[in-house]
Amino acid sequence: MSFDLIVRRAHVATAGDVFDADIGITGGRIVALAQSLVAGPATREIDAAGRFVTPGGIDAHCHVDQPMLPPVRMADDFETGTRSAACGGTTTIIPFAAQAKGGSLRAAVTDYHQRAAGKASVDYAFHLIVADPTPQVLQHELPELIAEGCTSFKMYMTYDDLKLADGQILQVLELARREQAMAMIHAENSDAIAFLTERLLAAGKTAPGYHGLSRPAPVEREATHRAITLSELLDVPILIVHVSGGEAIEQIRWARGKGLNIHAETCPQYLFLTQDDLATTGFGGARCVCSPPPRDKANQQVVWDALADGLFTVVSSDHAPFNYDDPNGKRLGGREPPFPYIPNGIPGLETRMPLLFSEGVLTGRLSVQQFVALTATNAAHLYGLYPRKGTLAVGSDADLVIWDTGQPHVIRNEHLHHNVDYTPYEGRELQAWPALTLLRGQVVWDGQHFTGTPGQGQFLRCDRPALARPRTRSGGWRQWLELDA
Ligand code: DUC
Ligand code: ZN
Ligand code: ZN
Repeated sequence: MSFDLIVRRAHVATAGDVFDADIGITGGRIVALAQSLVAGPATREIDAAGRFVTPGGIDAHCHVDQPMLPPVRMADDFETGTRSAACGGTTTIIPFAAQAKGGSLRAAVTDYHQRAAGKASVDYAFHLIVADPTPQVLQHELPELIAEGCTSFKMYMTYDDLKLADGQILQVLELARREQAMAMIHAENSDAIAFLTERLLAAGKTAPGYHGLSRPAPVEREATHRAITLSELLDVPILIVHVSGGEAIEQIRWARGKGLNIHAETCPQYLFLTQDDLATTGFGGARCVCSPPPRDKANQQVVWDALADGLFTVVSSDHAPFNYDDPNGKRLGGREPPFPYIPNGIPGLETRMPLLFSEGVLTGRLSVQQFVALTATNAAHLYGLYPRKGTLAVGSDADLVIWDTGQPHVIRNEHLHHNVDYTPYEGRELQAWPALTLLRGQVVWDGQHFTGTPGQGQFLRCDRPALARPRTRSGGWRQWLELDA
């Protein structure tokens, strides 16, 4: 057998195993995993020197060049966003093609393809955002887009320009069940947020720290329970995105205990940031304004525990890049806006994998297999990309990360590769960073420099995910609804 490339002496970690092997790569795919592979005359070699080698990350929830209501503008496009991903060990991103209310979902996807074309340096798939489930969308656009490989979509329970009423969510969930697509839900109670926001503003409480008080944990807990109930009514799996702490986790545990098919995602901001980061003096806390907001140390611990015991299916970044010092970003209009007008979101594509490897694996909170499952394998299963992506196996794409561990790496925004003027993790010392990232056998990060090429990233058509298949249940209203007819 001849190889284009052999990665030698890899300490390979998958979601199931850890073993030592050489990795033989031809045509961008893994073709052999064995000890002492024999090189041909044209074979290149990389020595992993016994270091951990994991699958390239899949960041299954990130926002890149997503059209916003003017004057808000995202700082990263597909070029800078995917560059940053590659340098942080992520080789597949799944951002969102977002329907505008009154607009077409098909048009949103066409536009998003144009934004990605020629710019992406890692592979990408698209989730959809369903903001207006008209008969045209439900009967034509969604089924057609699912058939074309966009097999997952997000629905919002909050944000005026995006939110759906419960009845609309049920309509879309019914379609997800029929089409075997994965439904993702942003769970926060919109009316409760509006009420609390109005009271805070009336009391003159406008600083970024009040963002957290306008969306306290019960706001998320109630909506999480409601989303679970809607899923139960139609017997359709859902994924609750960006779960922030203990109260929502309790609801998910309860649902799992009842045998309901609920998946859950969390993000580094709920492991590493707290309300104190929002409530720093002055306007600085705007850097950490995201929704749901970071909670407190006790909630961080509950999220770590839920990662360790298998409650969470994935860790994504929810990268939503807005510059801090920018009239189109956090300082909207060149001022320090009251908290409801601060664009929601923080950058995190490049730091997700190193944060979790360093503070999860190297501290002993997570096994390396759990790390792989949470950052790559489970996302591939959830969104119909397995086994092409998310694992190191013969036949899979040669997307991998060689890890440098045990040497201090201090996060500095000036060393990151996104186009955002800050990182919420500035100054944090980690003990792990990617020494090398391969995308389909090509080096895209060599430990010092981005070595990829805009345009080398490919669009990935997702299969209908096996995890979106309903469990067989019967009786009561389900039978009457003839869900399986
Ligand atoms: N919250 C979201 O729901 N999306 C983008 C960023 C954020 O903070
Ligand atoms: Zn969201
Ligand atoms: Zn998001």
